[in-house]
Formats: sequence, C-alpha cells, structure tokens
Amino acid sequence: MNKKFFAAVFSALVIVSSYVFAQADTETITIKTSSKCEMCKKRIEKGMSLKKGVKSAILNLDNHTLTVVYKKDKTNPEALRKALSNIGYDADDVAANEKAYKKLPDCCKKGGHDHSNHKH
Ligand SMILES: [Cu+2]
Repeated sequence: MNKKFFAAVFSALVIVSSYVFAQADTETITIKTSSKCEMCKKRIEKGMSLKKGVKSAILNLDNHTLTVVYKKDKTNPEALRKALSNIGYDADDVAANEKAYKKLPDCCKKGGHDHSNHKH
C-alpha cells in the first residue's frame, strides 16, 4: 500500500471539509433600515462591520436594506438588529435607540430631508 497516497487523500479531505464547515458557519440576512443618505451608509456599514461575528455589512440606499453576512456561532439576527438600533436606526421592527438617534446629524433623521427651514 502506498502510504503517501493515503496521506495525500486524507489531508485533501481535511481541507475540503474544513472549507465546507467554514462556509456553513456563515449566514446572510437583510435588515430594513431607516437610513437616509450616503452618510448613513458609511455610519451603518462601519458601525456594523465592527460588531462581533460580522463578516460584511453592505447598505443599499435604493431600498434602505442592509445585507449582513455573519458567523452563526458568534452572533444572531436579534443582536444585529439591536446593534443597528444602537447606531441610531430602525432595524426591521426594532425601533432606533433614542439616544443614538438624537446624536445623528439632522439630515439623517427621519424626515430630515423634508425640513423647509433647513439652514446651510
Ligand atoms: Cu444620513
């Protein structure tokens, strides 16, 4: 029997299975947000990407939907929505954290772009 051959097959199996398990560890969710503008996008993407277990966070400003890729064993959708709320935005049915929301620039608040008395 060729031991080298078995060793090669075995290590190939280990590599393939660890890759498959690593893939199975991640999950993707989309969260509806109350984001308004490019500044919101930067704030949300930066803030969310720093959260534990988050691999990537991308906000689509056209439909205000945040797509998060996260590690299943490190975080969960509930924690991610809470995190977004703590940045100051609504996350699906989780309302924005009031304190964080108040700290947002006016243009990022709900209806922020509707103010007629906007000062420049
Ligand atoms: Cu904004």
